[in-house]
Amino acid sequence: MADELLRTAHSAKSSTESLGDGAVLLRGYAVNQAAVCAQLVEAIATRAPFRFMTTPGGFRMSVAMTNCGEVGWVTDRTGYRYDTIDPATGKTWPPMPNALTLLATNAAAAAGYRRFKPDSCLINRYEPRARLSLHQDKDERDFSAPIVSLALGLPAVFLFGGLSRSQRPRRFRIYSGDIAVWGGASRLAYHGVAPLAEGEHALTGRCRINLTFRRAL
Ligand code: MD3
Ligand code: FE
Repeated sequence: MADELLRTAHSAKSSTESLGDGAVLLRGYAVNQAAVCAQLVEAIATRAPFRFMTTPGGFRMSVAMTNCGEVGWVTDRTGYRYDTIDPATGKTWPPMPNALTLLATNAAAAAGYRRFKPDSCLINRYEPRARLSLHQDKDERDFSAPIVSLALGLPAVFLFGGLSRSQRPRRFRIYSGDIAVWGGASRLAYHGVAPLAEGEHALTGRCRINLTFRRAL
């Protein structure tokens, strides 16, 4: 990805951008850890495979998902929930690797959120044309904790709207190694991901991986 190479060459360091009230984009924060993170995701997916879940409305999601941590986010015809058991394996989710917990805690602190301790990490895999339509993350118990998201592999466009679905979202191009932290007034903002463009990435091949670290319980 030429634009990514240019970006990385231009700034070996990371920089901080405001996305909105309480929402911070840490550009390149995890570029040096991205390869390790991609390997950890691979190891998690051997125990809890990526699968296409079904929405309560009966639609098959275009994004494949898995989880690690004490609980994982799942959806089926009965609704959305956090579950200690992976319905695909009947077993508990793989534990959250310490390196990932630490990365999320440190990124949250860099964005101004102290002592963030995620108990759940939803891992999304996008292939070209996969998308995530506008939604709110509101299945967690305590909205005072932020959500930390880490992007790996192919770039994507985040859609970041307001507190009502009707507010037209702003668009942010997100690259491998970028971390975003969503808290405060942005915690319940509508957001989504535009259809992934075709491409190939050294770390992930023909896909994008996104991890969202959450305090669910
Ligand atoms: C804005 N994932 O898993 S992360 C999700 O790239 C999800 O896979 C997207 O939305 C992805 O629920 C986007 C960006 C994100 C995550 C949480 C947010 C944006 C947010 C919570 C509040 C506001
Ligand atoms: Fe979300």
